[in-house]
Formats: sequence, structure tokens, C-alpha cells
Amino acid sequence: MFFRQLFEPDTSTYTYLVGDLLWREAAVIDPVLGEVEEILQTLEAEGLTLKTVMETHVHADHVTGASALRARTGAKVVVSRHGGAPCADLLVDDEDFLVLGDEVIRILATPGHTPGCVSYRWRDRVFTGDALLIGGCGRTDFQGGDAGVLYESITRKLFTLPEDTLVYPGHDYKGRRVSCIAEEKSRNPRLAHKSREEFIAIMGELDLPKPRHIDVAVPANQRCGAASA
Ligand SMILES: N[C@@H](CCC(=O)N[C@@H](CS)C(=O)NCC(=O)O)C(=O)O
Ligand SMILES: [Fe+2]
Repeated sequence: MFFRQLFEPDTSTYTYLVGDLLWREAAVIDPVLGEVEEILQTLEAEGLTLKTVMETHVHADHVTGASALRARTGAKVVVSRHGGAPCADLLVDDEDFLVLGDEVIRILATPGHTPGCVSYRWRDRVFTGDALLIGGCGRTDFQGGDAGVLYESITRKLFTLPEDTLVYPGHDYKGRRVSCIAEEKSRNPRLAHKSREEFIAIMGELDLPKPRHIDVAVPANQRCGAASA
């Protein structure tokens, strides 16, 4: 197996590369437009062909590199059916799966941060996008966010995965790189021992500033990051 975690410091975004070293096929999860060259160089150095670009959701904080990677490699872009990004080649839903060489990547619908958020489960790990962050979770105050829906996604879907499942988030603003389900269940301050009502109240009081690039990022990402016509 091949696995790499990349970090984009402007928006504290994590991008993940996963691959099958026998079939020499790779997928990228949540590529940032400014990191396309680094992604292509990393794959070339490993002798891997990019087959799939997977988005966990239509991002509000950075522009995706999906379109640029598709143009350069012919990779297929995967987004949730409920994501509002018809530019994708493959619109996926809960319980769908993707095949990469001999590897299987399972899709879990984890809406709430946006209606079209999905998590990708691969081997011993889950890529949660902005549904579940380390010690936090995605905000629910824009893009059709819904705190009650997010609570159900986290507690009924992600928290029912095996406790030692590694959690690789879409962002971390404090330099943390990985967690696990047991840790988030027992220590996430927004979720550990919190009822749905308590969680909704916490999310309603966050009062966060808008992401700096939201007005550019959302329309661009609805086009998979392609420049406007
Ligand atoms: N300061 C960051 C904030 C970005 C932001 O709001 N990120 C969203 C994800 S798209 C979020 O849910 N953040 C959760 C948090 O800040 O706790 C920026 O401007 O880019
Ligand atoms: Fe997000």
C-alpha cells in the first residue's frame, strides 16, 4: 500500500494520497489547487498513475485541484450525489465503493457540515473530511449545514466503526495529524458524552468568522475547481 498525508498551510487542509503498489494505481482525497504540482511529482516519483480524485465535499475554504488533476491525468472526479457538483465524473452515495487496483475504498455518507459530505473508509482508517475533526467537527452555519444531521452522522456512522480505526481529518488548525475513533468518542469536547441537544447548542454558539476564501471557493468547487467560462 502507498499512503501520504500532505498539508496546505494557508487553509490548514490535509490532502491524502492512497495507492496500490502492485497495480501502481493511486487516488487523491481533497487535493488543493496550489498543490497540484506536488501531488503529480509525488505520484511520478512512486511510479503511480492517478485514477481517482475524491472530494469529501464541496469545500468553502480552498479551491480544489480536481479539475486540474483530471485535465493532466484523465483521473475521474468523485463527489457525493448530494454535493451540488455535477462537474464530477462519478456521483456517489452511502455504501458505494471504489476500487483501486486490489484496494477497496468504501463510502460513508456523513452529512451535516454540508448535505453532500462523505467519508472514505480504507483499510484501518477513515478520511472524514470536515464531518469529524480532531477534537472538533466541521461548522454547520453555511452551505446547508445542519448540526442535528451532523450529530447523527458522527454518532451513528463514524462512532460505530471499530474503535481503533484511524481518523484522518480534512483540516487541523493546531498541527495534529491523526486521531482514532476511540479517542474522539471519549475526548472530543463537542461530542464525548454530549446529547444531540447539547451538541446543537454548542454548534449554535460557535460564532466563527467566515472562511477567508469562501466567495471564490464555493462557486469554483461547484465546477470541480475549473476556471469560470
Ligand atoms: N480561518 C479559516 C477557517 C475555515 C473554516 O471555517 N473551516 C471550516 C471547514 S470548511 C470549518 O468547519 N472549520 C471548523 C473550525 O474552525 O472549527 C479560513 O478562513 O480558511
Ligand atoms: Fe468544509
